[in-house]
Amino acid sequence: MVTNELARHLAEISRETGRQIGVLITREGAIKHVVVGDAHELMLPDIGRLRGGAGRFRGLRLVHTHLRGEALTADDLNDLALLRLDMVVVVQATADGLAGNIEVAYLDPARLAVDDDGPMPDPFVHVHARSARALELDLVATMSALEDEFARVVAAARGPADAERALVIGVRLDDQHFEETLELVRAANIVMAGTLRQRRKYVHPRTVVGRGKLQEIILEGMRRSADVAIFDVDLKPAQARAFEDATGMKAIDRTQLILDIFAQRARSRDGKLQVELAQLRYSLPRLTDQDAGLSRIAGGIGGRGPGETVMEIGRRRIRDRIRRLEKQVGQLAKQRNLRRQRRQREGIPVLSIVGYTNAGKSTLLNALTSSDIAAANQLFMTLDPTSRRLRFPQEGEVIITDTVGFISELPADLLTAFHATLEELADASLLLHVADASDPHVDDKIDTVNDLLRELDLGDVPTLCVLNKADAVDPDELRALVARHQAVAVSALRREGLEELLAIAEARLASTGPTSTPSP
Ligand SMILES: Nc1nc2c(ncn2[C@@H]2O[C@H](COP(=O)(O)OP(=O)(O)OP(=O)(O)O)[C@@H](O)[C@H]2O)c(=O)[nH]1
Ligand SMILES: [Mg+2]
Repeated sequence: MVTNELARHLAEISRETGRQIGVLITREGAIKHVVVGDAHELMLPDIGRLRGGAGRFRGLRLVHTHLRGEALTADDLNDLALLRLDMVVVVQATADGLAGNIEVAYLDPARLAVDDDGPMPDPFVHVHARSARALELDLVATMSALEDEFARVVAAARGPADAERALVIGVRLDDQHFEETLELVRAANIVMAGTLRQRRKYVHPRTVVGRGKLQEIILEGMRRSADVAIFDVDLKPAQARAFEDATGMKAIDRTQLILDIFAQRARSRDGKLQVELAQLRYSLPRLTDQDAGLSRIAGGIGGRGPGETVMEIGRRRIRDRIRRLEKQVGQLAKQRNLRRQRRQREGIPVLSIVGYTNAGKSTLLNALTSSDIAAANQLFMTLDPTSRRLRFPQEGEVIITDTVGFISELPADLLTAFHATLEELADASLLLHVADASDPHVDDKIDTVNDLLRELDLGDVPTLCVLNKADAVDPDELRALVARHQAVAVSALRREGLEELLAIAEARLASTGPTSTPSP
């Protein structure tokens, strides 16, 4: 691990200079880097990306001196975990310039093995010795055993599939918010490797989570074999970059997660264009030259200059693409406008279904019109708007539309991108605000939807609150909810309460509809 000569040499120079001295050594014994610190600490150089990927250590160990008898520090363990070093060895430089006690720490992957969801045991092994000669550890044999174990842990966590695996990180204290994030991950078809919550209010300005939490994330990422970290909040570009540099995991924030779901769901040309536009706008300030996506974009450019140039070319191409998409989206909006005007001339009233995602909007449209729009217990199942004709019990026909659901803190870029789609809601004579009565947070979600409607300048469109999933709620609770929100209760799934809903909707339309004069 460290020869007597090296230990003495390092101790001597440390004492002479009054600084910590460190060396990074390969398993073959070659010294790759020499690092000169100050009296208290050592800043390691950027030693580049990890070779070989999961289940391996870096093949470099750090041997360095301490001048004041300090034990191996939390920073040492952090470096060990962050850089996946083979080992960290601390040699005490004594007052007379000799090598004193030695302390070694390494990561034991066996302790990372996931056998339950309990707290993670301390994964570090500490070895103490009076001198280099007294260290009875065969480096090569030990590292090879540790890596075998590491590979086993990774393989056990990963299983046979090699899809990208995500560690979901809850930065907020809010449980409901975190549960919703897990639902989003599920909706995005991402393999969930594990979850991790931050237990304090404070969000680190630079890396989102503090250094201690960062180490926990890295270890958790190792034991669960995670490639990406998904956050329940949005990250600033610099925060995401700092996190990625520190952990080697790709950082995905909440907006990117939602955009990813939208990209998977978009079927119509319009929807696809809008989602791509939102994605590009969001990723532009987040590009780094290490992005695989970017090198693909910038591919074919000879002589791959400095990163900055490649990045600029990537950025320019993305900006060009954004401009093209904006033009196409604008053209489609014009065509849509023409269709709207035609419909308005025909004078058929429009009933639009709005509401929080997964409230049962599509199921309701299906039940009312005997259609078969895809409905599922999944967030953002519906993306593209669908319209159907519906005959009212008394007389007259209406058009009823279903569209994308709302969510709390809907990303601004998405709201912008979907403005055109959502604008059509302004034509509605009546909005059916569908809410999931069986959701314990139904009141909050109704508020969220109402806030978003106001934000979209739809606050003045007549609205009827429909409490869906009545079959799954206690009758007393349902009665209270109905009274509180002046709502109609239905079960779209069991087709219950639909006649009443139609009768009330028709009466509302009659009093506000475009064909009759508005009542005073
Ligand atoms: N128990 C019960 N479940 C329902 C009812 N209506 C819908 N669901 C279920 O709720 C889930 C969501 O239904 P969807 O119709 O896809 O909801 P949505 O509002 O269109 O959702 P998004 O398109 O994802 O925003 C599905 O699993 C439905 O089967 C109901 O009346 N009772
Ligand atoms: Mg739907």
